[in-house]
Amino acid sequence: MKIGVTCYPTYGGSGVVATELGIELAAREHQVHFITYQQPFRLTGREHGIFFHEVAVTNYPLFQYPPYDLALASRMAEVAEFYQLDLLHVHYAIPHSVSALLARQMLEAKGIRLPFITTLHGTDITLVGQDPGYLPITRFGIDQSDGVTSISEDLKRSTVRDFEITRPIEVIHNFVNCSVYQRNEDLVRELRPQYAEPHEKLILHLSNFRRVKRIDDVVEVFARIAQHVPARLMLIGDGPDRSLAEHLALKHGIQNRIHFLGKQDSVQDLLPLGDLMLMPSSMESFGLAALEGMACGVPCIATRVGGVPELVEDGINGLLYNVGDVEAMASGATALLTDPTRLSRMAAAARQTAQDKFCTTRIIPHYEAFYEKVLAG
Ligand code: GMT
Repeated sequence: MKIGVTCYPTYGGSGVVATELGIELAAREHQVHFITYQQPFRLTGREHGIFFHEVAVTNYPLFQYPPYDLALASRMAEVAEFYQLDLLHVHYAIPHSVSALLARQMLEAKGIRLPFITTLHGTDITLVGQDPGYLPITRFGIDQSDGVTSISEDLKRSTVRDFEITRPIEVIHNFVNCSVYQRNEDLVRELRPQYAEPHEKLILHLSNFRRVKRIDDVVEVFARIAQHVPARLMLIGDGPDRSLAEHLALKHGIQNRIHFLGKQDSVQDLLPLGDLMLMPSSMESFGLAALEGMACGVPCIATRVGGVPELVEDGINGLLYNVGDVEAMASGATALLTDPTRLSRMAAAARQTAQDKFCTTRIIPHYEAFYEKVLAG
């Protein structure tokens, strides 16, 4: 198949899923064309079967807001016609589904068929999409899609409830390549000493540091853990709340125990170094970061929100808490970190969950089957 893909190419879960899906599809001999304003960050540009088409947005003094959505629609139609794409797959409804709808109509006028699939990722429904300025157009884009997928059952329920969508929505969970994301003992021996002493525990957090991730809770929980257990915190990612984390680290006097790594390309090399991950988000439609950690044998302390319980089974492969309950999270984490038998049992269960339920070998065929279904009409 020849598939056009549009996503947000910078750091963020939906872009990661779109890019990893493109890589996996290309490895299965599909041709994948990314149509985005920038090359997606997990691509090198040299992958076999993957092409990148930049969307250039021309500015003009008249435009207070350059019309990116139109430039995108136009580029989608051009690429689809030139490369004879079979379908478009857009990740994150706003504004991608509406641009895809325009591209489909542009080609329809020329007698060319270009069905499009919209994958809902989370904040496009639970946050941004709820804005009255965006809700009607988002609902329209979803309704007009030839196929719609959601990354969790919970997100599907929210979409049906809040957007009054009646059309079918296929749930296809986030996935991880379990051969890439796994614990490599040699690498752990080589890299871990850079971040923690042998007797210290290494706690991880990976996100885009937006409000919804509750970075303040990450630091608060870590500060409490560090009072009882020799530990370090590795913060991977960057975003608006990074300075809040720095401020809290200084307030608790733990700045020397925290590694602020910023944005990283090869998180698969860093995640296996950790003993435990923290994901105290106020909302998480799935929690891809937790899945990537779990595949590396790192269980997660997470919040009982959105689609997280579809991934994290409380007490089995991780621990779940109410949003904002930093005391409970800290004491749960401390108890786990000081019980090596329970910690390693949970780490093994986390890896097992990733392998059994969310591995690429399971999920990618689901996407391929869905593409076939949409193409069949
Ligand atoms: O919150 C993010 O990290 C960004 C956001 C996005 O759309 O880029 O992530 C969402 O999509 C991920 C991949 O499908 C999910 O795993 C995340 O749970 C989801 N984030 C939220 O719902 C807050």
